[in-house]
Amino acid sequence: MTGPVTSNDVLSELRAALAPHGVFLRGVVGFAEEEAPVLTDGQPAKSVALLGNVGGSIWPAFQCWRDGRPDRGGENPLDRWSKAVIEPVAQYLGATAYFPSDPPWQPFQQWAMRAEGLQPSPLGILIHPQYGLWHGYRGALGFERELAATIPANQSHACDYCRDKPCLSSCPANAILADGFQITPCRTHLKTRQGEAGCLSTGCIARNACPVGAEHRYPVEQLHFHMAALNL
Ligand code: B12
Ligand code: SF4
Ligand code: SF4
Repeated sequence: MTGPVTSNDVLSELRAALAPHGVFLRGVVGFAEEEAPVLTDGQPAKSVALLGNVGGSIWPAFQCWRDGRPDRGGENPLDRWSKAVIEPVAQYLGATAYFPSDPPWQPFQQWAMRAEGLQPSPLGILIHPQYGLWHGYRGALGFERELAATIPANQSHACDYCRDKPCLSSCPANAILADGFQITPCRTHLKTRQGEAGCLSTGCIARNACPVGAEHRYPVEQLHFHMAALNL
């Protein structure tokens, strides 16, 4: 590349490097110094590029990576795979990588609300106008330079227009209330035989009941994988 490296160059390289793994650039957040996450050199980040899956986009690449290892990726394989895919790109671009499951937890959902204009559903998961509840975050890259922040379109919030709200009525444990998700009844239910045959094998029934972006629902094996990871 000749001439100064622009924000567009960095984001294009990022897109090209991650797309084969089914990981997409979801948006970019710019920070004032006092709210910024810290880079590996101790300086505040000026911007963060948010990376994630849309629908089951990561599943084929993740499965292929797992199939190639004798330990199938060991403990927390999805977190290990995310690091294997994202860390080399961070290094190449001189960025700091953050991962959603690594403490201290970075505010991934707040970043997504700013970068993509999303809002939370009653399940606690942010709902996307196209992908519904079927998307997630695999990492983020912090930069010491300013990248052009994405300005979300003025998106309407799907839950405001959802008359029947099937997510509230379908949970067998009544864990989804209008004012939020209750962990204890959900966890208790998952340990029962009914929970094992239902949510644990085919995915959270309340999440599956949402009509928005239903065509992007994760494949059954992925639903099963995420539920098994929760039920520890
Ligand atoms: C701890 C945690 C949980 C806890 C919730 C405990 C709690 N009451 O906070 C538990 C284990 C219950 C949980 C469950 C799930 N989680 Co969770 N979780 C997280 C984690 C690692 C940290 C949350 C946090 O405190 N962040 C720090 C604060 C400062 O950041 P924040 O942006 O301000 O956090 C917001 C959330 O805490 C949110 N919130 C509050 N209560 C709850 C409860 C739930 C269930 C969720 C999802 C969010 C949520 O409100 C905050 C304000 O915006 C995040 C990753 C991350 N780093 O954020 C994922 C995350 C929020 N989880 C996520 C998901 C997908 C789930 C599950 C659906 C997993 C699954 N089975 O597929 C389930 C929910 C359904 C269910 N039946 O359990 C996604 C959400 C993606 C999205 N589209 O919004 C995230 C971002 C992880 C990721 N890799 O993408 N989760
Ligand atoms: S079922 Fe309706 S209220 Fe529930 S998450 Fe989906 S759109 Fe929102
Ligand atoms: S996993 Fe099952 S019990 Fe838990 S919130 Fe979803 S539907 Fe309810």
